[in-house]
Amino acid sequence: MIEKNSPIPIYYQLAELIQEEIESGNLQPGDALPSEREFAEKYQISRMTVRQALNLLENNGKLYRIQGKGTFVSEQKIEKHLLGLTSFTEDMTARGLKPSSRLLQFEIIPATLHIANQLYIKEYDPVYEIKRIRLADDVPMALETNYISANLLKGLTEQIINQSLYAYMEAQSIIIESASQTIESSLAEEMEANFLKVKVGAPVMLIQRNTFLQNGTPVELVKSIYRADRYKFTIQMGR
Ligand code: 16G
Repeated sequence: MIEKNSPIPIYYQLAELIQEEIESGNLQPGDALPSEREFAEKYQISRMTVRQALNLLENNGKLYRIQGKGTFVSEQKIEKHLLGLTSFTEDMTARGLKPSSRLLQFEIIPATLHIANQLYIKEYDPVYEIKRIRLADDVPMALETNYISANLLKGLTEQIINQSLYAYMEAQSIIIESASQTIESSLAEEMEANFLKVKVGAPVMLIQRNTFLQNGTPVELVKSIYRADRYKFTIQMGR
């Protein structure tokens, strides 16, 4: 099963074998993996090589380690469909997970020129600046910063923002119709890593979204840092 003469390095072949076991369901989330020694004996390879394979799978979120206990299979990533313009609360609820937020910042600030241009408002017009950690079943998933024109959306409070922003907007008859979004890969810097409970330098996705109302008025600017070990995006394509 491991080809020692292959140009594909042995650690990579082992990582693929383990990944195949996870994808086929033979290894389930939470299952413990054999020890490094057991792998080394089974495949007649060095423990260093086994460690390299496990490191690779740990770095891309397939496995996690608990000091002194061993290596375990991670939970499946949350799949987010790219076509629906849904809220975090809706996404998590649809998956049977409990959404919650930890509010880090809630302020009205004067819009910078950059924010004003994107929201079609004047520089220094009031905007809400909201920073939240978004959690699913109490596990941090994303760090999100929203800018919303305070003249457009009145009466936003900390209590409301601890629930769902989109639900509040819709209750105020502010109906979001479309959005444009970019997704880039990035690495968690110190603050992001602390809030998301990942290592500094862990892979994350930087998502920026501009949301518009039916008449084309921009309603929010959002910058989200999502954990790449917990999220993946799916999209259906036609040709
Ligand atoms: C999602 C949106 C964000 C929106 C938020 C509202 C992405 C990348 N971002 O996190 O733009 O502000 O949902 O969530 O999907 P809420 O209604 O739960 O507050």
